[in-house]
Amino acid sequence: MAIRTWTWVVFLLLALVSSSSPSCLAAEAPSSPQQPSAAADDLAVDDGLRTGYHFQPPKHWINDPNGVMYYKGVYHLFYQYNPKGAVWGNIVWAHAVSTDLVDWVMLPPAIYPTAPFDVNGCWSGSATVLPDGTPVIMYTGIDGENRQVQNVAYPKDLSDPYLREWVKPDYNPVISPGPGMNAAAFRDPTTAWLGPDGLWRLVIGTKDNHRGLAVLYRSRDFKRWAPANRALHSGDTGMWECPDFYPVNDTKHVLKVSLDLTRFEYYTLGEYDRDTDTYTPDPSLADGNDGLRYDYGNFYASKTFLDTSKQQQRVLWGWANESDSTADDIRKGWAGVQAIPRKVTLSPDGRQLVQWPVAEIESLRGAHVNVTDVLVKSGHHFEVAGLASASQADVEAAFQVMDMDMDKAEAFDPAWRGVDAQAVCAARGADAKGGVGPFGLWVLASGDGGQEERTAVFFRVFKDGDGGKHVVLMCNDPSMSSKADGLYKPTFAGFVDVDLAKTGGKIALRTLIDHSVVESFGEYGKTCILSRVYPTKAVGDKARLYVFNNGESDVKVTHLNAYEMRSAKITSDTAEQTST
Ligand code: DQQ
Repeated sequence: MAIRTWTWVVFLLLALVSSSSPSCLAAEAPSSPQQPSAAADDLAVDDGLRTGYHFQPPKHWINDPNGVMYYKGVYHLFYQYNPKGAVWGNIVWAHAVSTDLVDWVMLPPAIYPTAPFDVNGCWSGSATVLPDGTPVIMYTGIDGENRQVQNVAYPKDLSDPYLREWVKPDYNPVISPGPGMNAAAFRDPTTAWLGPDGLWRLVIGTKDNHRGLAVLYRSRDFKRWAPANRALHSGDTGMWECPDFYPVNDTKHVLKVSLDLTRFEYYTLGEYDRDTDTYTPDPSLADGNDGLRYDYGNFYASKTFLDTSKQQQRVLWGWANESDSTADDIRKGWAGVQAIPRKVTLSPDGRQLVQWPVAEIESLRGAHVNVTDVLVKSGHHFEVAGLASASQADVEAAFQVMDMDMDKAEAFDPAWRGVDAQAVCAARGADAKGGVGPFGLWVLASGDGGQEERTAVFFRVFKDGDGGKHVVLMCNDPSMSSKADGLYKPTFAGFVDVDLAKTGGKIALRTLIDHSVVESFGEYGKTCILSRVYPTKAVGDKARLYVFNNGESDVKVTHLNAYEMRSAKITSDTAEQTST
């Protein structure tokens, strides 16, 4: 950790040098406002719980991923960033590039307030690669009257492989809120797509009173945009932020929105008629607050891009906020991380998306421990020992319920059908004894058998769900995650669409552990939960990993592989300094 602190100090000093270099944008930007730089206002960053392989800048606040794209062999990650502190504000587009989605080169901010059309902030948006190969960013600017308008920016120098500098044409804004529209809620344009008529389309999030809307705009030249007569979709769920719209196969599209009111994200799967610009969500799937979610935990303002380096793989980025206090964030000097980029596919039955960490992340796997066919009797737990540190690890496990009749499973209360999984799990946490389950992992656990601190990631199986099938609930219970005060410790949960009769009672769990991040994938990515936790004892090499079974039925760990994870290399733009 100390080494990481020092390398960041070196990075910040180098960033200072680079920001005064005549070759960088700061020297060419108008004298006021200036391009923000990584100023040496306060070099003290508490790195105790900083992540090793989840994306984080050296310090300060980050939120939404923006303009993610793959362009000529380079992945670009822009993100909302406060260059002045660890709380939201002074928002610019920070910029980092990578060739493998694992190691990152940090660049100076790419888009920052310079003009009347974005003088009060450069909020979220997306990138589109035009047919001639030129990338264009469309983002929300907060103008001098605090109206939300959409602006474009183009790379200054296409021969720069990192696309460091972006130019905003004088004709901005290109889309302004029309008469009767809510100018304080009109933001976050999607990546654009070309229709059969040769016109570009994109979607912007807005609201009309309590109705969230994904409004459609069209353009021939990416400069003059006209609203369509009707929205692509809407819902009685408050402001729709950060819409994302993309095909998942030849017949289905995904429309995802981030709900400002609940801070959760929902998506529908549906059919999109390209000729009429009509999107029809699958009527057999829930919409609105009961709908499908990418992640049932702390994951927001996400955005996908098409990774054209791999057979058209769709990759999802999402932001995980802190869940400690603002005072803690200021003391730490940093706030916010990006989730591990996830490959997104449609499930074989076409009824949900499935997500999996991009394969590249496995290049960070180091020493590993293997457990095979270990029975965990009712009420027992065991340590997965042998990792030098279980605070930075990738754990893949498969559990098998031994009582295949599942006689002991708790009955599924029909009243829960309309209730979200989170409420069920909040009432039945990891320590509430069950019939089949709770069983799973205690991660970031203290060495005393997790008595002082542990975060539980687990399954609980109920019987007599729809059609007499078993119902599998996946939970993340952080109630014992930390001895510290003032933390927000919500239990997160989602149901898992797995038929245990068909899997022979088996269910899989993968958990990425990264100091203050617990990012879990149930049944190979059908249900995902990201949680932020702040242990005080289970830190660094003091963190342990356990398997537990708090149900009446015995459970077998058919296999478990726990890998230590190396840190990602975070390099400044000007020198090969690493964070490891
Ligand atoms: N964050 C941005 C907005 C977006 C919100 C501002 C979502 O553009 O709606 O930082 O987190």
